[in-house]
Amino acid sequence: MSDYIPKPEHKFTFGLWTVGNTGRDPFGSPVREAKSPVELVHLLAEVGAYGVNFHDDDLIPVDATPSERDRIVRQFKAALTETGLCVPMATTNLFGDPIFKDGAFTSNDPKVRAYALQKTMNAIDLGVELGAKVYVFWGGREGTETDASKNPISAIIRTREAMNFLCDYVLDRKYDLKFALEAKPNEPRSDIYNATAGHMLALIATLDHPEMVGVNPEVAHEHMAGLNFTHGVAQALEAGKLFHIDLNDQAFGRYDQDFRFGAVNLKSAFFLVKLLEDNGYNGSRHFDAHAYRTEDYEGVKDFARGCIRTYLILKEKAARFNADKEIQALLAEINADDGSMASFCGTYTSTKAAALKAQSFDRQAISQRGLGYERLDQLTIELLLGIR
Ligand code: GCO
Ligand code: MN
Ligand code: MN
Repeated sequence: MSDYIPKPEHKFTFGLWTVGNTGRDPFGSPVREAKSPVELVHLLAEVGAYGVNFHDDDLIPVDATPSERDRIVRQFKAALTETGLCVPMATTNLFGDPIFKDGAFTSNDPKVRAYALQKTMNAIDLGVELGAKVYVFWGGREGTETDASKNPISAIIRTREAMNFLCDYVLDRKYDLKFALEAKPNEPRSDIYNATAGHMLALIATLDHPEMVGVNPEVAHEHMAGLNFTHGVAQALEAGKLFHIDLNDQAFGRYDQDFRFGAVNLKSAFFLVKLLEDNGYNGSRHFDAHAYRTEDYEGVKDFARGCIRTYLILKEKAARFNADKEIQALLAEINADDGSMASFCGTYTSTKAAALKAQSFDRQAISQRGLGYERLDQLTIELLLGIR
């Protein structure tokens, strides 16, 4: 049994906005005093994080002068050097400022769309200066309350245009940077365009440089849409498009909760970790969540350590699942293949199709076989409950 100590190869990261969350919500004021980016880097180092991510505005106030910007960047870099943390990802805040009240890249106002591009180019420069290799796009305001206000097809076209423009910017500047698009179905808008990771994958295929662009799926966002997160992540992984991942938790049917990873749906968190680990995902394990509003900064550390520990415990459980003789024997039985169908499967040929049409199947015999999934699932549950 390991001690669940985070190591750099695990790539556990947090955003400045996660451990820096002060507990403000639509019904109440902050419950924790704000900490500076430098203080947050030290807090993250203390809990064993590998990296820290940020929105442009988390680090540099939007109205900072060039000399203020330089001073902040210098101090932040010094904190990174002192702690050994790195910046694997950066992103743009395109949702907080009132100018983005009706979206950024999809706004009906061309001045807002142009400003969003300008802000993003500056934020990309900042991210790259601090070492980011992945750039996340979360379009929190890219949506509507009423579809009378915006043509949804224009929204798609404007999003594509912005992504193409920014990919070309990165190529023009010769940055080593990939984009990861993050979907969310709603909140803060009533409906947000490109609502799921699947929508994003479809959009990416239509871009000028699809090879530069992947996805950043988030547990809570797909759960808000009532979806199986592990299936969405599998689709992205299989397509070579899982460039980043936002880990947290969320009860289905509730408000946007951003709970500690594994806090609500342990079983699905297990299958997610197993998927990532079995398939050699080697990007950041980024926790996009925050501590309960009941907590002080000791509680924030408990929250951050909890995210990491739960991931590592589930990783160990996944290894245990793969090594469990009874579980593996059941899986082998379920997936048994006597080879008799091999000549029908795989790539299509007309001979194969003709032979397959002539084949007869004993539907009754095939369907009478019990699959043993009840036993398999119970074994999985017992493994998760720690008795095997
Ligand atoms: C949310 C989102 C954000 C983004 C972040 C990075 O629900 O608010 O998950 O936390 O991930 O803006 O782009
Ligand atoms: Mn979120
Ligand atoms: Mn997120």
